[in-house]
Amino acid sequence: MFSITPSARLRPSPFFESTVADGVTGFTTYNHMLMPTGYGKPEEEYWRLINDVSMWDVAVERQIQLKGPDAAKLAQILSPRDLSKCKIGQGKYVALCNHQGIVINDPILLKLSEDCFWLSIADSNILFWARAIANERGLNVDINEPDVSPLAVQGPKAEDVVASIFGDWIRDLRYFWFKETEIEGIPVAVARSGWSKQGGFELYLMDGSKGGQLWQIVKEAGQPFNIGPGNPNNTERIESGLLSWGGDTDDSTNPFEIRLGKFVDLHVADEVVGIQALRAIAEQGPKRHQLGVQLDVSTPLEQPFHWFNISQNGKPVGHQTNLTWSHRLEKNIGFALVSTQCAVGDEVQVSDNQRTMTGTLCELPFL
Ligand code: THG
Repeated sequence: MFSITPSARLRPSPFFESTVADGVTGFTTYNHMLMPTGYGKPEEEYWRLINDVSMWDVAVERQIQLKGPDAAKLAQILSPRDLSKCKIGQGKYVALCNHQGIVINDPILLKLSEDCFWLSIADSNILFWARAIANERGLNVDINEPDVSPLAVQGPKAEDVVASIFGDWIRDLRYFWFKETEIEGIPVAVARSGWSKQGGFELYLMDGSKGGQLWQIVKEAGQPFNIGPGNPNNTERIESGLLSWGGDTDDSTNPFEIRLGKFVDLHVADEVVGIQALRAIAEQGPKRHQLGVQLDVSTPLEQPFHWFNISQNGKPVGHQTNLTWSHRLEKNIGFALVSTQCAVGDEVQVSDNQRTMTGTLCELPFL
């Protein structure tokens, strides 16, 4: 249909050649890189994630490394979640906020040592942000993007695949914890994490020249388990209620509106960026909240580029921020970012400019 024009701005993933060899059919852009979005059989790829195991190139989840005497101090200044009890080898989901309490990224923070942290970021430039804050605060810390590229292995059989590669010790890894190790001389950090609720691991490749080799190791180990290439699956993640920063958020979204309030600790020090604003928002109570919406349209709708408008009794109340056909519910579903005056069970009108549909608000996750 169309092709991608190469450029040094579009940094290649270490797994790029492998994904092409395995028949990738689509990409999206993310952190100035290309991320595979499919291999031509979306429904098969979905069921493989639900029933077996899928492997994904998520090198686009870049690591922002904070290293040096003030690394821990900077990590806490950037994250309105109390990190004081975070252990070496532990990861935590954090909502980075700006001074107004707006969510600017939702990374997983990994603590590698007392003076080294990674922020495994979503699609916004945290390298510039972290350097700016560190310099303004006079902190002694080096901030870089190291040669680290995650490869996700997700699905109910992911544990068996990863255990067959690294050994049974991986079965004891707790959620979001990780361990640095190697396989055939390739340095990797193995984490129990990933953007699905089907269980699984992320292999953080720490040598970009070995991407093809690691891909092959996982592909071969996965053969007995029906592994195949996939992508951060939009259908499964909507069913499971997982957030896509930038897709489900806009320039005014605070953590309390999008179910991230539990990751905001209002008692953290006043030096944490955005904490004063977050305390004020928490006190006033958020104006919007995130629910699910099920549409009253019985055939699969196309995924749009934009949000849908939601209204109730002729009054605009918010937006539908994503859309998918749920294969398990056999319904068009999505997230609704709507006024807190709207509640679960309410009927709403959803409009995509061309047509108006009826929807019903529901709890997240769907499944
Ligand atoms: N893996 C890695 N880095 C990432 C992502 C990832 N960086 C960007 C993006 N994805 C971060 N976004 C999320 C969103 C949700 C979750 C993980 C990363 C997630 N949430 C669970 C939930 O909401 O139920 C659990 C949260 C918790 O209880 O702590 O897993 O995928 N490396």
